[in-house]
Amino acid sequence: MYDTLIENIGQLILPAEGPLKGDAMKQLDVKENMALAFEDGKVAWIGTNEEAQKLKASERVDAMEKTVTPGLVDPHTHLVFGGSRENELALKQAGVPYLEILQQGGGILSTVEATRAESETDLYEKAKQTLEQIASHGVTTLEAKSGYGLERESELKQLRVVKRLNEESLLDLVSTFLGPHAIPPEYKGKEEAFLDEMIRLLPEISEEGLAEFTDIFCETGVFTIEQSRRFMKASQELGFQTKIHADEIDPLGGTELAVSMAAASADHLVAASDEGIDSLADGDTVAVLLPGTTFYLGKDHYANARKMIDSGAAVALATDFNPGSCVTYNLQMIMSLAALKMRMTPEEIWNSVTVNAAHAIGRGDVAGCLCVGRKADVVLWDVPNYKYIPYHYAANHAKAVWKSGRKVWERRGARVFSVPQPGQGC
Ligand code: IZC
Ligand code: ZN
Repeated sequence: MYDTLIENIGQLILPAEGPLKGDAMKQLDVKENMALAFEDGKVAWIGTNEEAQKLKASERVDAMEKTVTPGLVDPHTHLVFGGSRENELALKQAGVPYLEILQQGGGILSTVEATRAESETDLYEKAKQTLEQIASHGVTTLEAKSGYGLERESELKQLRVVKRLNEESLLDLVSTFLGPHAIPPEYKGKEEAFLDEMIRLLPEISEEGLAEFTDIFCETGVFTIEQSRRFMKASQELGFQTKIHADEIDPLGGTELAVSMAAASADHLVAASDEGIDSLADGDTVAVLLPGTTFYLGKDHYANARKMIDSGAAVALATDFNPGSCVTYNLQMIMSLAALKMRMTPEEIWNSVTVNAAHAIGRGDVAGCLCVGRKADVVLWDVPNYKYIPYHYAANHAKAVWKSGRKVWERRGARVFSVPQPGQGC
């Protein structure tokens, strides 16, 4: 007797074990007329719909010939922050570049001010609401960064919020320390000293189990390649895996640095050089692309996903959800942008938000695939096939979402045609 049996699945999407590089990203196992059962939070059986008719389960879910996939994995979010930055929209419309807003003390620094001012409880409550929204969009595992504290107590505060969200929610959160995210006003002109300060936090973060990864914003006017190398080295010496915001706006060579340091991921890569792109094919670093950010910054030039995949890289996709440069947690929207702006195929896109995304955050052995024995992280989508989601953009197609076999979200029908009108009785 299984706990849950999803039957009558039109298409069941079964990404292969990864990381999938280059041509392997073009393959996607799509099975029709299938069924799937969970027990004790794990996938317990996968077979044809015909075979499923003989099985017993406490709960039977009729997928109505729609699509079932693994829970999505979002490998790059700035989930926890205070305040919001809608006031910057007018600056953006006036053509003020993102890095200039930051230089003027806005951008990341305005979120730093708001985050420092908020209590841990308020940050937790706000991020908790966001997490519910994220789950409702089909994401069951995600990464979350600090980086809006830029001093000991506020960075630790953010990391404690991520830890508590991981412990208290059903979702899996992977925590990243992004202390070197910007230079705080009190360290203006003293970048090396600020970096030293962030490096001094690493032992405490490690001992308290507050982060598995570290990250740094390697960009003009933020941190240089040399500073990034120094921070990554210090992180690795303490057992952290590393990530880097690389070559987003200017081609500084962060992609090459990430590969040479065997970073878990190099993220953005919009301005990555040909050498940088080529180096990804030989290394173990996953290229995490964030087309939502390019879109939101109003730029026309997207990361060269085609060249990356065609030359053998492992590519993943993420939202980059944050209050400034990408204000969406809808990974389905990112899938559409990947198709429309980066010419990724539906098969590549699905591998990028499941198996490869899981590898980018060290969860390749637990998330991103559906096979017997794995956590039952499953989404039932209200779509006829897997190609439909990138095609029909900006909607939420998730109908039901299970995390470790527990239903964390289910779409209730709209009531447009069924609400009793005043005077009609009830
Ligand atoms: O708050 O603007 N790029 N960090 C690097 C960000 C964007 C987040 C932000
Ligand atoms: Zn980011």
